[in-house]
Amino acid sequence: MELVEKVKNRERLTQVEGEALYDLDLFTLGELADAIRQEKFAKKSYFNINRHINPTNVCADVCKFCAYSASRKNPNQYTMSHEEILEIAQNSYNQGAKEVHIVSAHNPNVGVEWYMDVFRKIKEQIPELHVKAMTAAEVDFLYREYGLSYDEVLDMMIANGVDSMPGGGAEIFDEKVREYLCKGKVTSQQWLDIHEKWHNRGRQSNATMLFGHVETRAHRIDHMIRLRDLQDRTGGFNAFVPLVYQRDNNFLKVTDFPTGQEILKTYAISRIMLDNIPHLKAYWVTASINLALIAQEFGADDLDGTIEKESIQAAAGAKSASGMKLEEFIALIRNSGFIPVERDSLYKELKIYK
Ligand code: V47
Repeated sequence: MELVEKVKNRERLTQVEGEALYDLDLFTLGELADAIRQEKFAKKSYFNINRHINPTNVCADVCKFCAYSASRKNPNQYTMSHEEILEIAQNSYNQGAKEVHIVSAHNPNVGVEWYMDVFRKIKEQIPELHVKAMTAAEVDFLYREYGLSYDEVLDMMIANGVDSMPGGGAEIFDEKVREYLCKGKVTSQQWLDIHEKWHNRGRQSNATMLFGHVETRAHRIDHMIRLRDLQDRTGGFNAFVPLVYQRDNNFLKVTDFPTGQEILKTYAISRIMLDNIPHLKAYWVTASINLALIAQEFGADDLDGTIEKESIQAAAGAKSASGMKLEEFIALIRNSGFIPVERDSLYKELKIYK
């Protein structure tokens, strides 16, 4: 079949061809994606020892899919002090974490310094700890709230010690779906512009895609192609992270949830379409650990990390509130037939668990 041959010849696929991939059976897709994965990483599966910190859930924006931000459905507001955040970071570092992944809601009550100063304090106290922080949605919020330009916010992040940017806030780029999901938040083009500016500063980031809600397969392919186009220009994305929509405690009405097959197909297609983004992360928090382990055979080469604690997806039903023990994580990767490789935040190999 012509499409299969094109993938085997490593030719770049168009929107229409990307959509047609979904019509292939799961095993054919898995075989195609796995061949690409094996070519790049053989049987290695990457993870890092990290800690997610979500310092506040007070949010000026309303995203229908979000169960985390304080609202009618989640009346328990919180905002951590810098001391609390520092203590978490220090404890995690003492227990072996090499990265803190800090993502906040859009809190209009705390000021831009609250966002920025904590990064500097973490760096001053623990210079070896990688700070991955500030989604493009947060960058855009500071721009809207305080009249700063994107350049100013990004320069402040660098000056205060942010090392890399996470991929959050991308959701789905299609403008109609986006307006329905999260009107008023960073637009698709703004999200891409912010990452381009970050990459142009020599910095790296990730890109997410929230799927399995009201979007179509065509919207997912469109999302991937917009990222692929930007990556052609900058090369700054390390990993693509498809996030499976979690359904609890929010305002988004969804009737058809994706099956395991649809999720695996989406991983495989991401691996095939995104020929210029090196890593594909099966984020076990939203995929469930067992499906994430299977996704390793459908193109995924990265399982994120031990996480320790996570609040955003946990609020919407994911089993991630208390992370995963390191030994268990390593054993699961190994028992699934892959070689666990601990990496740093920018994918330098730190330890291969043969
Ligand atoms: O952008 C919110 C998502 C994201 C739900 O860069 C939901 O390596 C599923 O960005 N169901 C934040 N997802 C998390 C994030 C992330 C996570 C892991 C790794 C990386 C990385 C980045 O959480 C938001 C949003 O798309 N989210 N609500 C929900 N109900």
